[in-house]
Amino acid sequence: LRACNIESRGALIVLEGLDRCGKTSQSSRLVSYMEGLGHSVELLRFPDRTTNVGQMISAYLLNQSELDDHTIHLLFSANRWEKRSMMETKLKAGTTLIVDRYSYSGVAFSSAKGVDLEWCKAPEIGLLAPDLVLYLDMRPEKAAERGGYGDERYEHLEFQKKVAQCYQILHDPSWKMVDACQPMEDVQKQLQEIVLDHVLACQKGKPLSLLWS
Ligand code: DGP
Ligand code: NA
Ligand code: NA
Repeated sequence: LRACNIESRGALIVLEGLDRCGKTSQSSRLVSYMEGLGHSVELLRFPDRTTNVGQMISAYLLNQSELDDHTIHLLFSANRWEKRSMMETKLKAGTTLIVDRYSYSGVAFSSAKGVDLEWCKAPEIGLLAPDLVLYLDMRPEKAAERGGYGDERYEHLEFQKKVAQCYQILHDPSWKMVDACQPMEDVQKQLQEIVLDHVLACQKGKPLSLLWS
């Protein structure tokens, strides 16, 4: 007699939203919370500026280099592809990944410049599909008020308005929209509740799938 061995894997959880919506601090709080519950969990962030590709992206964002819109789009995508196998390995080993931005940023920010939406999606095909997308919803005007923008390329109200419209086109009913204008603790609580449900579903053997699904 053999014990029934159900593979349990980690969940791929993505946070999306405009610049200054609170994604980065909510992502790390979520990781701390999950760790506190005894889950194996890691924080990832895209773009990952530490790789060679990431350094090219960083220079572009800091306005230290100019690149064609399609070229930078492909670099952002390449930056996700270079992490793909590591992500799959970790998920299959049971580690949940909390990811600060993913392919949806890729498509939203490039199509906001007028690059064709379907063209933007193409290089993301075959990346791991998230089990859960958490969208931190905040009006662009509100996000702009929050401590102001830094000096990076995309941190301008008019552009962020276009990005918000592109996220609108991309989002589907599976995304969980969280009102990011609430007090930070309330946002945190809501995210915690949503995430726990999804982590459990993955531990019960929900298979990994690929973009775009
Ligand atoms: P962050 O490090 O999360 O502040 O992201 C840096 C900026 O880059 C931010 O304005 C969002 C933007 N961004 C993130 N991912 C992508 C992407 O894949 N493509 C494009 N064009 N922009 C992105
Ligand atoms: Na930013
Ligand atoms: Na961020």
